[in-house]
Amino acid sequence: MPHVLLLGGTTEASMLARLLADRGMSATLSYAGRTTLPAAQPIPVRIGGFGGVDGLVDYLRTHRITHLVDATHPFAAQMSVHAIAAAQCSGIAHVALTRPAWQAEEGDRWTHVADIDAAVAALEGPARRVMLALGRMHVERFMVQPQHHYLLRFVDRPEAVPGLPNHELVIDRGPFTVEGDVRLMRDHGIDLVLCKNAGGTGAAAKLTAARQLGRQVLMIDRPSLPERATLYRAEDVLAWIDHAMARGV
Ligand code: 3Y8
Ligand code: NAP
Repeated sequence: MPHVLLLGGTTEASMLARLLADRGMSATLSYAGRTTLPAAQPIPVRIGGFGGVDGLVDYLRTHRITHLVDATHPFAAQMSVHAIAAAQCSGIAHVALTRPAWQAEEGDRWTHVADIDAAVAALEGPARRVMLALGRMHVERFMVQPQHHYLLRFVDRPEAVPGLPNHELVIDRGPFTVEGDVRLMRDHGIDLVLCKNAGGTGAAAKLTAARQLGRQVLMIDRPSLPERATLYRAEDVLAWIDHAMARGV
């Protein structure tokens, strides 16, 4: 009997959770516990870190996990590296469910930067009105560029007011809509959108909005990850589980 551990936190993970529930397959979705009220799921949920690779290996063994699906966000690099190592160590089947990186289209005004530090450095210069669509975890890095007006968007209201001297904070949870993001950028006079190359649909609205409004985008490229089996559609993961079962993995 398969028992799937699904590392979640993305739209694709939620789609796969729905398919696993519909199939009546034994599965658990795992959240890191980054947000106060993660989306309700149709399968059992566990919340919190595992305690590094060793903790994850223990979890896989104790809960007799047969398939590990890493459907975490492309920037959740540490979790993905741990998942690859723990699956190898435990000898259990492992696959990543992710989404292709966004590609600039006709009319896009993108500048690519390698990582958050490069994005901070790229903001050197006269004051602008920047939509910082990175969530909460990296905001303080931008304190070295205090000259800009920042529009911040977090999932949860933070305990402490963000340290950026000139900012406005919007509390909202994606997936977002184009009309919502067009309105947001217009209302705040945004001239630059800073975001991660998350891919997928849940965070893409701001890119379409920027294109429609002719605004610039500073795109943070993804961290590199070790070689791993990768799928891009939730239904292909079901076929992968069936195939692994047939092979007695
Ligand atoms: C806790 C689970 C679902 C999953 C939905 C996706 C889409 C909506 C858009 C913007 C960009 C950002 C952020 C974002 C989006 C989806 C997806 C996605 C980006 C939840 C969720 C968890 C998180 C964690 C959170 C991070 C933050 C990042 C906000 C749930 C809602 C910016 C990433 O406050 C914090 O500490 C938030 C932290 C990690 C990145 C950061 O560095 O701050 N996601 N987001 C997961 C866990 O605990 O394991 O609460 O329900 C999931 C989703 N957020 O089920 O439909 O598939 O990517 N999430 C980015 O992509 O740039 C917002 O504002 O335009
Ligand atoms: P990360 O930096 O790669 O991971 C840091 C540590 O958090 C991991 O080593 C692990 O702790 C724990 N962790 C991460 N994801 C987990 C999960 N799904 N279940 C259990 N523990 C998890 O991760 P992150 O970038 O902070 O992302 C955290 C969560 O937010 C993930 O679910 C991710 O999918 C979601 N998310 C992240 C982003 C983003 O921009 N980073 C965007 C959207 C959603 P231990 O070492 O103790 O096991």
